[in-house]
Amino acid sequence: MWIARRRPWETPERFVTPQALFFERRALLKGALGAGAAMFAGPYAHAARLSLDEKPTSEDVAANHNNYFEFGSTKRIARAAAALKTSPWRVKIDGLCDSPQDIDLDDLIKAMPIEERIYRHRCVETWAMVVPWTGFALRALIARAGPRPAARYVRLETFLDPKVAPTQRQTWYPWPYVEAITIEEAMNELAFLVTGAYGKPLHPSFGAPLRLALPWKYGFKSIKSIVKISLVEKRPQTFWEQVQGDEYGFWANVNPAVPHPRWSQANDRVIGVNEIRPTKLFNGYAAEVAHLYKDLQGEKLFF
Ligand SMILES: Nc1nc2c(c(=O)[nH]1)N[C@H]1C(S)=C(S)[C@@H](COP(=O)(O)O)O[C@H]1N2
Ligand SMILES: [Mo]
Repeated sequence: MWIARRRPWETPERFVTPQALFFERRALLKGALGAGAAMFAGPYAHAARLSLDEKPTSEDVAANHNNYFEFGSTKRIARAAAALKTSPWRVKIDGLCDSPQDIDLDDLIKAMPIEERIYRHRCVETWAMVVPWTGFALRALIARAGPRPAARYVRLETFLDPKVAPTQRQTWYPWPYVEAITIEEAMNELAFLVTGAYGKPLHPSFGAPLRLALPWKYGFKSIKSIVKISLVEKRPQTFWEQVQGDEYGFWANVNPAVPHPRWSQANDRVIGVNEIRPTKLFNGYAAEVAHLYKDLQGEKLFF
């Protein structure tokens, strides 16, 4: 007997929007013919199933309350971010792998098992939201590149174009934005590369056309508008470590018991509804990720 176990990040049917189903079908038609279509139907059927019992944040609120430093330091960068040309878009996968890639994002999307997942997002500044993302598991892409055993970290890099991103003209910042995680974190099922939200292609303000979602970590780890993913041996320096490493570290796992040097992390505020609620360890995803850290107790895991 086959028992379908509902995993916490799978989408409850009642929350899947008609647009999401439309988007999925469109991707299906675009992406696959013949045998490919059958392969594609599998992951889709699977992903359009159940998850988080939390109502998604309204699309309008989420798409207009952003952190996207390249386009300004306020939450209202949506209009400025629309200046970034997101098609065509190429993504490189390089470093310690047998099949490095330099691939058009549309082609990549056709080749990946696209799913919708509703995730919590928790910014280090304490605001939070719940978003139905569309995309594919980071590990599916890493598998495609064929990582070598020496690859211990995954480094991700945002575009660099000071002509369209005003803050990138401020040269005292270490542009481009860089983030990094361990290979074990990258291979965890929760690590998700996002190409859409609310059943549509990604809004520019969310980090179109390709951003990461790491729901158990503070939001700054979820890097936007990715152009390069590198498999490396040494732990890379991240953008925020270079800017202010004593406040924004490498691990940045959500933990209500470990305050930020300047404020408490005990609670979060859900934008839109403005509900204050207790923050959970690993943002509520401990069952999926806590095991990744059991041998790393000497590390500063929570900032
Ligand atoms: N390239 C880039 N990625 C980024 C950021 C940024 O400024 N630049 N901000 C981060 C922070 S602090 C958060 S909280 C999330 C915000 O994602 P959202 O705007 O979709 O809510 O993006 C993260 N990814
Ligand atoms: Mo953030």
